[in-house]
Amino acid sequence: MTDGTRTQVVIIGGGPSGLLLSQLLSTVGVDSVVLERKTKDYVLGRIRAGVLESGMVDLLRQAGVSDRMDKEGHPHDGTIIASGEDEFRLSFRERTGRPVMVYGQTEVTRDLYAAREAAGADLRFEVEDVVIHDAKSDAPYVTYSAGGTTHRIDCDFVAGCDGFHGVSRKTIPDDVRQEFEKVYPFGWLGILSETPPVHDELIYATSERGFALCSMRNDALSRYYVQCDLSDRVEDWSDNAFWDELKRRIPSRFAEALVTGPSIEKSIAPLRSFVTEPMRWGRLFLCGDAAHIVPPTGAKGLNTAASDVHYLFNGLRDFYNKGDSTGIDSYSERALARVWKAERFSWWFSTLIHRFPDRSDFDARMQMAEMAFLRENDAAQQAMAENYVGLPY
Ligand code: RFL
Ligand code: PHB
Repeated sequence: MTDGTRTQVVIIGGGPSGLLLSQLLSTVGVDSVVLERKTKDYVLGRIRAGVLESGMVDLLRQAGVSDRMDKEGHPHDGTIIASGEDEFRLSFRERTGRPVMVYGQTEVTRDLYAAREAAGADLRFEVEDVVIHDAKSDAPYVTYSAGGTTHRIDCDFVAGCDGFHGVSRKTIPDDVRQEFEKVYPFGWLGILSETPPVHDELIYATSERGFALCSMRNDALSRYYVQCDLSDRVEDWSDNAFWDELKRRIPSRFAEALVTGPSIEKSIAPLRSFVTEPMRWGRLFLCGDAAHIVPPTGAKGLNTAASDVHYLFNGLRDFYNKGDSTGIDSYSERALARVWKAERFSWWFSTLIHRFPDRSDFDARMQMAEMAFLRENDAAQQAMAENYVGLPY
């Protein structure tokens, strides 16, 4: 059996990209339906990004979902970069005049769900077999099944916000779609623990044993990562083994101050750089992880998703409110121009700060020279700070 509805924009995926787009569209009177494969609790159970660029912070304010972030988030003016026992502080504030905001993706997503639900938005969970039809025509529609019924939604546009494993990207035919990928020979093992952060700013550390990152969610909740082998499994890493490894990779003054405790979440993420082109096919637009992936080193994944949403939202707003399609016509080109710069930064920082299993002695010296240059050179620090706080939209 098939039932039918109509909306202006069908948004596939109820992660941060899809919810933010839906919320922004509602501020200019554009209707949307959000289709999510999982339950809300499942989406909120994913522990992912922790650092928001200033542009994303502004976008959340524009969307009217910033109250809790402004109260509970922590603006950070700089970060520590360490190599063995050597360390220096990179000041975002002095170099760019802008901080970043430490506020978890889980909280951003929770705030977006709260706002959408309060507005009575049409959010549909546990949908299966989503198919996008007639994206190249002026009358696209989306079908899905739920509770044994097939549903159809007619619309003007489809926003593919369904992450790396979604259906949207694959809807673009192979002879149109071009994909660029780099897979790194290691992953990140991350834990969340109800312990105070070891320092009031993030610490990105490299050592002969590999990379480590000390991050946080708030004064009582810490997030730590160590580079691990791709063959490692979470079950192989006890909490004690994790803490011991972390301590060996960060400067001893931090290792000695580290407060350890039981992990409340532990997971392994592989590292990958990936971009698909174009990000638009007819009336289908890709946003966020559906179109690109970065290694987490530069904290750019969620932030790049937000800049896509910004470009698409502005394009759709101008289309509906002014009859101007310039923004949607230039969406792919504009989004990709920024995406590739975020890809470059994430690749550069990942290459600088990880231990590659196949590195030669020459490669090792190059990493050391690059790190020394960054520590000593104003222009290099300026470039890093501008990228980390986020390039302009
Ligand atoms: P999401 O968050 O993956 O959301 C996509 C949503 O679409 C749903 N979905 C479907 N719904 C309907 N039909 C289908 N066929 C569907 N297929 C999928 C999914 O259930 C999901 O709810 O993508 P979005 O919204 O573009 O947001 C992007 C960010 O989530 C992502 O860039 C970052 O989290 C990346 N990332 C990290 N970024 C950072 O900046 N710092 C980090 O520490 C960090 N850690 C991570 C990460 C991504 C990870 N992934 C994807 C495995 C850690 C992990 C494990
Ligand atoms: C995090 O807190 O999860 C985090 C922070 C910075 C990164 C990656 C992850 O670069």
